Amino acid sequence: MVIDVLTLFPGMFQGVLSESILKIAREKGVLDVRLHNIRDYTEDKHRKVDDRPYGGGPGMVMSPQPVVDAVEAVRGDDPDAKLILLTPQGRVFDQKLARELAGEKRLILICGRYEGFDERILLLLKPMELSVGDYVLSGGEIPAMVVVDAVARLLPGALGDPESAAAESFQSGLLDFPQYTRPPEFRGLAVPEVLLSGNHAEIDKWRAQQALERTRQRRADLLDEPRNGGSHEQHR
Ligand code: 4HQ
Repeated sequence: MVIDVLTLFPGMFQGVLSESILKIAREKGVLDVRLHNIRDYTEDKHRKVDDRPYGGGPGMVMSPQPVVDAVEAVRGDDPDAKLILLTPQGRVFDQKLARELAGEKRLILICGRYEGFDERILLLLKPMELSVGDYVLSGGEIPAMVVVDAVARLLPGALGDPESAAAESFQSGLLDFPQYTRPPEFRGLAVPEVLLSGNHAEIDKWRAQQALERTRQRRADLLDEPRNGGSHEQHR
């Protein structure tokens, strides 16, 4: 998959793309992230990307010309590129949307700064608007990293063990069950006996109960709609 990122701060992505799963996915050629600086598409001598809001008020607004020209230059005539703008006004990102996006050939992510985008950017480009949650960040870069990470790990060949992607939290529509590793006792706390039993039918049953009970207690909202994937069926 190709992901183009349009941003005023391409340097923010370097660390995230150079470690762990994203690094491996890029080395394998499963993921190709291309960073583009919106400022390179300005046409005035001060390379200005923002301006004061008509009607007054605090802060600045992203100007339409650099953003629209950047998108058009990067997209070219590719009909397969899915345009996504990161904004608190958008559809809230979840595992279902991550799976939908993982089926695309090419994403173009638009990251804004300041108080937001000139509305004509939305009217002209008609991007999908996507929010990573109901809180205010300083820009769309961290949301774009969230999308890149959640989508990349679903691409075939991105993870070492394909089972881990499927088995994890939310793929089942439930929260994770408790995990333990060695030692069998740590600071007086023992690993639950069933996990040491070798009885895989009992282990699967225990894990399913734990996941369901945790979800009921902590995130009852997940049990209503099949929004994260879910029939809540057991794995394997
Ligand atoms: N911002 N989910 C304001 C966000 C955000 C979010 C990005 C801050 C856009 C202009 N984006 N800029 N939450 O808070 O996606």
